[in-house]
Amino acid sequence: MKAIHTMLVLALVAALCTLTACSHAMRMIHGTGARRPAASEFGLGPRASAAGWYVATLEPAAPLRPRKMLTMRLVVRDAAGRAIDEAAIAIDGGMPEHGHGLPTRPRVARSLGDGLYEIEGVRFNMGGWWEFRLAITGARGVDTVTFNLAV
Ligand SMILES: [Cu+2]
Repeated sequence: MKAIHTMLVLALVAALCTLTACSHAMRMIHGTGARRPAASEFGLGPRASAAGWYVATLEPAAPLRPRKMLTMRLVVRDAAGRAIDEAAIAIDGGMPEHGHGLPTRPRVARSLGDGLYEIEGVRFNMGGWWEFRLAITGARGVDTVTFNLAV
């Protein structure tokens, strides 16, 4: 009777593990099936937003390295090259091949004018392909830019 109970508990733990935390580990091992973009899709920009309203460029204060806390400058312009100031910028990202997000919550700490923004708290906790996504809300509305970064 006790053996059956133990087996049930173990089965339940295994099932929960598959559904939650350990599935992350399994994806890390087996991958999510996400296809890494072509090399030409990687880099710090200039990169156009999905709808073409903005062009964004990342200027990290130091080379991208795993486990380093980074400050980045972000340049936002419109398609004609005019600086976009006073935009609201939300930052998201992760590793598509691993199915996890950013380990930190980077945020725009200040707007420096002339389309320049300072982003603090960027950290990539392992090497590989990272997506770094910006949702930029300006006078025209919201548009997204996705950078593919090789860390
Ligand atoms: Cu990862």
